[in-house]
Order: sequence, then C-alpha cells, then structure tokens
Amino acid sequence: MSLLERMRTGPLFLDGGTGTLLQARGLPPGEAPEVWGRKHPDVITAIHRAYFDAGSDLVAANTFGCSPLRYDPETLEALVTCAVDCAKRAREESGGDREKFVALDIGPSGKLLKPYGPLPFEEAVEAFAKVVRLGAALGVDCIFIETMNDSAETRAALLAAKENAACPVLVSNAYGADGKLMTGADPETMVAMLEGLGADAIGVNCSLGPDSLLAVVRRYLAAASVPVLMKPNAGLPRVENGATVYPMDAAAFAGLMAPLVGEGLRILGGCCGTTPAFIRALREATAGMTPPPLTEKTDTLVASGSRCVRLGGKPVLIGERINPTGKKRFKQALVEGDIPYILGEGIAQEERGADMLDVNVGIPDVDEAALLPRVVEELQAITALPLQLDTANPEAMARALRVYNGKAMVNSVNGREEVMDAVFPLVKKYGGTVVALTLDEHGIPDTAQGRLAIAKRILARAEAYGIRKKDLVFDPLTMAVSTDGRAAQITLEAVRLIRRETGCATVLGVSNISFGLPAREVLGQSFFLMALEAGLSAAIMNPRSDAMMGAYHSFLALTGQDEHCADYVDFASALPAARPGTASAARTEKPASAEGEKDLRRTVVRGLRDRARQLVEAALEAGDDPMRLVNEEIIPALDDVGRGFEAKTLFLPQLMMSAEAAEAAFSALRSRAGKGGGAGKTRCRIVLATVKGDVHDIGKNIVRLLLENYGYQVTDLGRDVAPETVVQAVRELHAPICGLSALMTTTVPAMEETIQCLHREAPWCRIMVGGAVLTASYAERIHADAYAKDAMAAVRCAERLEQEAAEAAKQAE
Ligand code: B1M
Repeated sequence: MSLLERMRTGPLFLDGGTGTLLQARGLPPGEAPEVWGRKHPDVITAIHRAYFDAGSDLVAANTFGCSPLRYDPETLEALVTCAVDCAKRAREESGGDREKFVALDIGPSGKLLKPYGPLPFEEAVEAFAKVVRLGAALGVDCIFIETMNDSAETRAALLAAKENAACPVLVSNAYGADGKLMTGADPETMVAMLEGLGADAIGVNCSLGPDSLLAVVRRYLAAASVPVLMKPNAGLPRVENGATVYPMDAAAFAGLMAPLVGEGLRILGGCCGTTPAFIRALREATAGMTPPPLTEKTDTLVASGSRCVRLGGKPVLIGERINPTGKKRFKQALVEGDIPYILGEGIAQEERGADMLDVNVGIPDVDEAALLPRVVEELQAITALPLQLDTANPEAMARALRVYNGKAMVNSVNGREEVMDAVFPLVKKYGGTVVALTLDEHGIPDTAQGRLAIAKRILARAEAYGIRKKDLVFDPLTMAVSTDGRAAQITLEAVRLIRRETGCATVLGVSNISFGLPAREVLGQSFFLMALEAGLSAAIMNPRSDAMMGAYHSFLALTGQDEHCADYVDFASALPAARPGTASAARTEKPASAEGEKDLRRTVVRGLRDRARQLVEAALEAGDDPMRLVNEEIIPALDDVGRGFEAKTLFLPQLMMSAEAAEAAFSALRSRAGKGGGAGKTRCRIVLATVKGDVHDIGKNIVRLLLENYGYQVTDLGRDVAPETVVQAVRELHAPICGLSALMTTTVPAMEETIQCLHREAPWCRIMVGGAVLTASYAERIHADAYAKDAMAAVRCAERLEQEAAEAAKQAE
C-alpha cells in the first residue's frame, strides 16, 4: 500500500522526540543535532531503529535544522545526506514485514518573514526548496513540515515542497494554549490554506501535551478533508534541578491519544519528551481500532493568514472600495502609487464591518501585474481580513496569488474556455475560492436558466482541473435595472436556482443594479435585501454606506441571525440623525477614516507606517511639541497594542506593524530633532544598549533621541547586545555613562549580568537603567547607579551621573 493510502486508511504511526534522546546520548548544549548527528551517525541510526522497532511506520530524518540560511551548500548537502542515510539504514536494520517510510524533516527557518521580519517570501521558498531538492534526490518517501508557528512560513515551506518534489507532503503546526499559531491563525484558517495548497496530511505537533491539544485536533477533524496528524509533547515541560522534566508517561499519553482514532485521527506520534516506549504504548492502546472513513467537507472557506470566513451561512460582506471603477481619487492614487490611500480605504471598510476586501487595481496606466501583488502584500500586513483578488489579468492574478498568505477569493473566471484554462490551473496550484461569472463567449444569458446552464458547465470544467465544488462561488451578475426592467428578477431567480441546483455559494456586486438612476443607495439597499432573501451568500458592496449596512443589519435582525438584535442596536446607535435611505449617498457615506486619519495614536495602533510619518511631520510643522507627540500619542498607542496582545485580541503581526509605525513616527521626530535640536551644550559620551535577548528598542530609541537633543554624544549599540559588547564599547570610548534598557521580565537577568561585567571591567562607568519592567528598588538591587522611568527622567539621571563622574575624576587626580 502506498504511503498516501496508508495515511488515508490509518492509523499510521510516526516517531517520537529525538532532542531529549540525543541529549541523553551526549549531544552537548548549543550544538545543532544535525551537526552532532554527522559526527555520530551510529547513534542517530540507533534512535531511528528504536522507533521503527517500537512500531513507528514513518520516521523523520535528522534534518529539522538543515537550512541554507544556516549552512553553506556543501555542508548542507552533507548534513542532509548523512541524516537521510541514517534513517534509511535504520529501516533496513529494523527489517520485518511491515512497510516503513522515511521522511525529510523540515523545521522553521528561525527567521520571521517580511513584513514582520527580515526574510522575503521568495527567499524563504528558495531556502526550503534547496533542502527539498536534496531530500527528493535522496529518495525520501515524503516531506514532513513541522513545528511551524507562522502561517506565512508554513505556506512558503509547503509551496517549496510541492514545486520541488513529487512525494506526499505532511504539514504540522505548533499551536499555543489559546488554540492559535504565534501569528494568530486558528485551525480552520490553516486547514483552508493548507488543503488549498495541496497538503496530503495536516495537523499539530509539539506545543503542549495531548490533553491541551484535544480541542485544536477536534477542530482539524471537523474541518479537514485530508488525513489529520497529531504529534504532541509529553505534557508541558518544567525544570527540576536544572533538568527539563515532562509530566506524562507513555501509558497516560497513549490513553489520551487513542480515543481520537475513533474520532478520525489517522496519523499519531510524539514530540518533545516522548520516547520509543510512547510509540509502543500508542500502538497497543489503538490495537484493532480503525478510524471512520475520510469525508470530503463541504464548507466554502476563504482565509487570510490568520482568519477564516465561511460562505453559505451568515451573509458575507465584501468591501468594494478598493476598486477604481468610477472613483477619480482612487485612480489618481493608483497612478501615483499612493499606497497609504489604498490602505486607508481598506481600514475604513474593516472598521465599518466588512468581512473581506475586494482588491482591484486595474487601470490602463498602471502595471497591474506589479501593483496587485504589492497592494496585496501591503494590505495583508495591516489587516487580518481575507482578500478577494479581482483582476482579469492572469499574470497579475498569478503574482498576487503567490504572495497572498491564505486562501484567497479569486475574482474571476467565466464560461469562456480560454479564461477557464488560464484561471483554473492557478486556483489549483495556490488554492483559492473562485468566483465564477455566469457568462460565456455568447454573452450573458437573459434568463436565469441560461445562467444556471453556464454555472453547470463551469462546475464540470473546474472538476476536471481537480477543483472541488465547494471552491466555486457563482456570480449570476447584476445588470442595471434602468436598462432592463427584468434585470433584477432574472438575477435573483438565478441566485435561487444556482443555490438549489448546484449547492454552491453565490456572490453579487449589488451596487450595479442602480446604475444610471438617482439616489442610487435607495434602490441599492432594496435590491441588496431582496438578494439576501433569495439566499445570496456574499455581497460585494460599500460598507461605508449607512443605507447598505442598514439593510444588512435589518436582514440579520429580521431573520433571527442577530441575537437580541445586539448588532443592530450597536449599528443603529452610531447612526447620524438622518434615517438610512432618506439622505443622499454623499450624506450617508462615512469618510474613509484611516485615509484622512488625523489621530496619530490610532494610526500607530493600526500599524500605518507612512501615515504615521506624515502625521508627525504635519504636527511638527504646525508647531506641536515633539514630547507631547511621544508621551500622549505614540507611547499610549503602544500601550493599547500591548494590552490587546496580552488579551489575545491582537497578535504578533499587529504588534510588529504598530512597532514599525511607531518607529516611522520616531524617525520623523529624529530628523526634525537633528535639524533644530541640541540644547547648545556638548555633553559627555553615553553608551546605550538594549540588553541581550531583548529586541525591544523603541523606548531606548526615545531615550537616545532626547539625550542627543540635550547635547549628549550617544553611541547606540542597538538591541540584543551581549554584556561583552557593552563592556568593550565602554572601555574603548572610556564612556563615563552607560544606559541599559530591558523590556521583559525574562531579560532583566541579562541586565544584571551586564552591570556586573561593567562594574568589574569598567569601574569608572556609571550605569543608568530603564524599561517597563524595572522599578527603582529593583534597579538598586541589581546595582545600577540610576533608574529612569521615562526618557525625560533619563536626561535628568544623565545630568546627575555626568556631574558625579566629573567629581569622581577630579578627586582621582
Ligand atoms: Co513585545 N512584549 N515581545 N514586542 N512588546 C512586551 C514588552 C510585552 C509586555 C507585551 C505583553 O505581553 N503585554 C511582553 C513582555 C512580557 C514579559 O515581560 N515577559 C512582550 C513579549 C512577550 C514579546 C515577545 C516574546 C512576543 C513573541 O514573540 N511571542 C517578543 C520578544 C522578542 C524578544 O525581545 N526576544 C516581542 C516582540 C515585540 C516586537 C518585535 C513585535 C515589538 C518591539 C519592536 C521594537 O522595539 N523595535 C514589541 C512591542 C512593540 C511590544 C510592546 C507592545 C510595546 C513596547 C514599547 O515599545 N513600548 C510591549 C507592551 C508594552 O510595553 N505596552 C511589549 C513603548 C516604549 C516607549 O516604552 O520601552 O517602556 P518603553 O520605554 C519607556 C520607558 O520604559 C523608559 O523610557 C521609555 C520612554 O518613556 N525606558 C528607559 C526604556 N528604556 C530605558 C532606558 C533608560 C531609561 C529609560 O536608560 C538607559
């Protein structure tokens, strides 16, 4: 039986942890397992063999850390070759009748992808691809991508595997206790994305113990049509007498995992803290069990990198404003490459309740194939809403789909053969839910039955391309009622027919109905309501229009989809006095708040870099006080984001985008301070650093800005700075003052260590410390000379320390 069949039948047993076993056999702290493994191939082979003997069907080679980002090409090839050889040798030595498989193991690159980190998406794909090509050439049976906690990186690895190897690919993510990846994705989002890209099995590993992962695995089982895997730790580790201890033994572990086979779990193994005994126990506990047959799930899903939207339940709103049709200002923004304007339109629609954003940047004067992927990358950095890639240009679509992190809505295909041949292969490769327009080479049928016939033809062609029915959403086309009195009725009838006859979801761009007529929203909202009543799954509409949003909220309340009318009340209480539908479009349309955003604090919270810079420049121009901007706008914004992060309403990506917006605001402040700054007097040298292990430098940068403004000569060593580097700089510059910053409880010990080194090796130097987690008494306890609660206090401390240092030097003379 092939590995694919084995996975689909199940249960298939993976191996368990290797790190702890390697440490027990002599892997020294700090040495990479793959490097040590090359020196001790017999030990690695023996561990794999022990797993095969204990009942593992599939063992992962010791290639988890093998990446061209860590090793030169020759070393990489030697490491991968050695690791795969060990696993194959173990399989041979284990012998027996049971078929056994060897996987190329792929772990995270260790770098965050852009825009949150330094690694460009294509470089990540190429880095994974290099390892995949080596593994494929060595004849591995499958590729196992594991312990990924970022959706974008998972996607890069899977794309690399699919493009460079023909064998099955298993993908496993590491979830936090909140049931989400580090960058915010929940299980359904990952299922949508990974199945779309063609993963052969998906699931979870590492993270926590099996008990804490039950809920996540059950969500996978409910959403996935491919086999699900689970490879958890032996519980949450704790440190006892300096050693890492796992709380769960093999029997308890297997006892928790085994019942999941009855619920559909097909691929089982263990991660950190588990041993061959755990695999043996798993086999025994599941003896005679077979999972229920795999079923194809039918939900139509669209996802971003962190959020998933389902079509077919509560109606979905797709914001139509990122589209040049009929919008002079938007066209100008496209021609000028005014990305902040476009982002503003996105944010304004999100704030008004859109579930997804349509993105159309096609006008004759712009290079759409270059601009669409750029806008997609910028938008997905600042919003978690899934995007609808709206283009008739196949090259633009291909390039946007490649960079899109998630499972996009692809708008559109239609019944014309050449269009289907161009679009379906892209949807098949990258995954996507495709909007199919019911028109073909003969035009748009003027009957609902005619549109249904085209829908059926498109369905058949999509299936031939391997695209599942659930990944098609039909758009029976809204025609202007001013030119044909039957237009609305035909479209509404087509919505009903397509829904009933194909079971597929439907979408309409509702605004077109009123083309050519006055007070367009009056007609628009009525048509929207009628379409919702006909069973429309999603509408491309203007969420900034009170009239349209009023129709939507009324529909939900009137159809019992808004418990206690809570959403309706929220919406209505924010309405202006004018009733929806009675005012003109101009009066009922909310401004694109983010585009015209005047509030620096909100701009930083939203992570809008360019806008933050512009606002600071404008404020300074108008004579605003730079320290007011820092203390009353930027720092409170970062506090808002920090609170959201703590409450798990915001995730690392948003934290990072806000940090970047704050950094942009500070750089505008710095360049202004550079122009007019300085208090006239030149003061002493200060060495500044954020301590080892800590990458937070925004606060330290403010401190530097102010110190420089007061005439101090600051040598900024940056962040994550080792004690020896600080000492070396202080000694070389003979600096009288050193300033250290630390933002996390976990990095305060590094601050203490740096202080000790400085006292020992640069005893003349006075040390000032700061950072949100510090207090004056704690600073005293770790023997700092001064503590500053904020940047202004840092200047006052520096003045005092400078004076003390001068007096000490005088006394020494
Ligand atoms: Co992170 N982060 N972060 N973060 N981050 C905090 C600090 C956190 C409190 C958020 C939270 O959970 N609520 C939490 C720490 C919890 C703890 O203590 N253990 C946290 C965490 C957990 C993390 C990560 C582990 C998240 C993860 O990856 N899962 C990770 C850590 C990475 C690492 O360091 N190894 C991480 C990463 C990041 C980003 C990269 C995304 C980004 C930093 C970007 C950057 O700095 N370039 C970031 C941010 C922005 C924050 C918050 C939201 C804001 C920090 C900030 O810039 N504040 C923060 C929550 C919060 O504090 N509200 C949070 C504004 C700044 C002006 O204040 O730095 O205090 P502050 O500086 C003040 C004063 O303290 C003083 O003056 C400044 C001006 O008034 N001061 C000094 C500071 N240094 C001084 C030095 C002096 C004198 C005064 O003399 C030398």
